[in-house]
Amino acid sequence: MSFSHLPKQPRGGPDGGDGGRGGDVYFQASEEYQSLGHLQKDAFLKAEDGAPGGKNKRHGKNGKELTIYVPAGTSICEKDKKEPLADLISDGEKIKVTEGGAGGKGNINFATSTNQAPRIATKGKGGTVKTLELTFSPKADIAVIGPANSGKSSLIACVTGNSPIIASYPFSTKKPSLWTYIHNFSRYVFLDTPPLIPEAAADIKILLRRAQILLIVLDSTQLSEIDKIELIIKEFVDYFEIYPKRKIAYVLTKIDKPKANKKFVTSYSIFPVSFKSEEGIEQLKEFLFGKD
Ligand SMILES: Nc1nc2c(ncn2[C@@H]2O[C@H](COP(=O)(O)OP(=O)(O)OP(=O)(O)O)[C@@H](O)[C@H]2O)c(=O)[nH]1
Ligand SMILES: [Mg+2]
Repeated sequence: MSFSHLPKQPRGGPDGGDGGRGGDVYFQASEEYQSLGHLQKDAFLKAEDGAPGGKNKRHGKNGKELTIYVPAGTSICEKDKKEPLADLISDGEKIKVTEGGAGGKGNINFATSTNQAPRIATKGKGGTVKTLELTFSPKADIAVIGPANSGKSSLIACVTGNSPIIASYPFSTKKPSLWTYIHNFSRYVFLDTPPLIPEAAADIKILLRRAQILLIVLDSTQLSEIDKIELIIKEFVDYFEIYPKRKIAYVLTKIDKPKANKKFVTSYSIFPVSFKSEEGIEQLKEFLFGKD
């Protein structure tokens, strides 16, 4: 609180200026980061406080903003909330997550005709404090999803020459994994996923936020089984379709088997394939990587 005391005006009125605003807090995706390792777990990060107001009606300086840099692919979620506050997908994207608090009012604001020497000044309002959880998903170009045992890992093995676990029992893939393939000097990252079941759908969805191609792999001898996961597939497809450049295709596997059924109706491309006889693999590769 401040009063002016000028030589000619020893009892000058109140002159305490307002405090500055606290800084805002931003998150920005930066290509300099490939993981969240630089952000200490449970860290408390805070933008600068606003400076107090001063004599001569001087307004306090506003606090500097704080920008927290994260890799592209970081999803920011408020604790205990389901939907992310933001998904920073591309480098350079920036969002504000909290507002700095308002500065306090200096006593200059409280002078009235009856109270010329107010001894009131208000405290600044605290800015918002949020508890945020960050999840980073590395970039996968081609996401492979589908029910248990449909041949997702076999597809990745056949197309990329990598060796994910392949087995005749369901849930042989327990965790999502990334597999790299170089084709014509371009690098493609494939995402292999565990079987698509309702309980795992949200975790899988978060991983394919940045994928450009979605491959839905179905066992052509078990097409009647897909009713169970049809709704989840639709959810994924709807999500993918928001981005016009992304591609979606169905892969019908095991067409070498006698019970194979290639009759499947969809508006997307369909690739009937066999990872045993390699039938249909060339067409699938062309869809994924373009013509040689
Ligand atoms: N005959 C034949 N068998 C196939 C084909 N594709 C996959 N299989 C077999 O089907 C079984 C399941 O294959 P995976 O690639 O492990 O299937 P997945 O979808 O990754 O299975 P989960 O990880 O458990 O969801 C394995 O025994 C494969 O050898 C195919 O085109 N033809
Ligand atoms: Mg698998």
